[in-house]
Amino acid sequence: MSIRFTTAGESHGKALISILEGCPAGLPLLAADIDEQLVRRQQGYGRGRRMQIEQDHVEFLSGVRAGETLGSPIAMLIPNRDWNNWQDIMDPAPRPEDAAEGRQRQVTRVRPGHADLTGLLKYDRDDARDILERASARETTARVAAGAICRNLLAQFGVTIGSHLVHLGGIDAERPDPFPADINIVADRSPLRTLDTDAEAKMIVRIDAAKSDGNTLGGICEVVVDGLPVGLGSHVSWDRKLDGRLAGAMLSIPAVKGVEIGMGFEAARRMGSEVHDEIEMAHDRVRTGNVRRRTNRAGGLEGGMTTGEPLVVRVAMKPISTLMKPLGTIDTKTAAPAAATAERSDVTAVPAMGVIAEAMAALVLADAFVEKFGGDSLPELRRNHDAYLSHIATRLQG
Ligand code: EPS
Repeated sequence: MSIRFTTAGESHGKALISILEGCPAGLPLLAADIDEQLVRRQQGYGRGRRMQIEQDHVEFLSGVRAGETLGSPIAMLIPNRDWNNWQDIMDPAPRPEDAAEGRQRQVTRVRPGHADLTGLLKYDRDDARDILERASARETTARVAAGAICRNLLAQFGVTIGSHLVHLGGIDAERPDPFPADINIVADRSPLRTLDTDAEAKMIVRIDAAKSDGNTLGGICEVVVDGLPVGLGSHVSWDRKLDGRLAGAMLSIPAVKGVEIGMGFEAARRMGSEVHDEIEMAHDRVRTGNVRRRTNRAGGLEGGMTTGEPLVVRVAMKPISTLMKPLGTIDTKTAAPAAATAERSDVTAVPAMGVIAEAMAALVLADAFVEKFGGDSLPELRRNHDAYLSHIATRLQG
């Protein structure tokens, strides 16, 4: 791996930490660039009260100096404002009252669909809070922070990453025609990050109904990456194929259950002639090797490598597993039947998931980019990138 990252932090702990390693030196970077992405992740109709408490912003602890990356690991701190209300419950030190009563707000009525029960058994804990605090999608804040740096790196080479919501709780959004040149400018104006205002109105009614019913809703977002050069990823080994790397990254987002690339599952139902994209010369398209596909059903990937056509990935999220009208479960303290724990929850977080999926795409693509072009510094990366593009521009000539 050329670029790697890790995160730490519990949902109601003191802070989240994000560490990104492998970013070349000399990339202009401000905390404000990252905060801009963190704010986008906090939006979306259907979120609960927690998002009114948090105002996520990042503090660099290392790896950045005078507005530029140093090539060293970039460590970022994102405080949890809600920590003020949870200090006694999340205190890392033992408290005298623990011995007598145990920690307050223990979770033993484990939620179906959540990590609660399996994590409690696997890690041999009595309180599912020891599991759910880390399983919480709060962690995705730290991913978006790391992804924001990768987004900036890719933007240096004209790569743009956008997303929009295409389905929510049984309602499909139509793809607009023409499709906006900058998806996020339009999507970020919508409370659901969808490009279809008619569908948006219906989705909002459905969210309100689910909320009154104590229920939750899932949905699908589409990520579109434009401006990639031909040849990121590789066909030569299973773990270098970009499709697999992207799908793995997307499926690691909490509550994500499915990923489609390009035409996706529909390709399995169609004839070959309806699936593959015909090729023709296009002398104005340097970054695709002076060729283009007449269609983009493959979603920008062939043989585990970018074709230079837009990368299109759809990501499906199940409904959140904390239901205010709880499902049946057991109490792990007594093994008796019980109603699952229902703490504060979101009705849906699908709009936020689109922003998280953009970040995961940025992380995977920046990794593939640095792997292809090498470079300890941004100028070196640029020289290698430009030399490759100049070379492939000469490869196919009529
Ligand atoms: C989450 C539960 C809610 C969400 C949280 C994810 O938090 P709380 O338990 O504090 O009400 O708001 O999402 C975030 C905090 C976030 O930043 O996205 C869960 O259980 O996954």
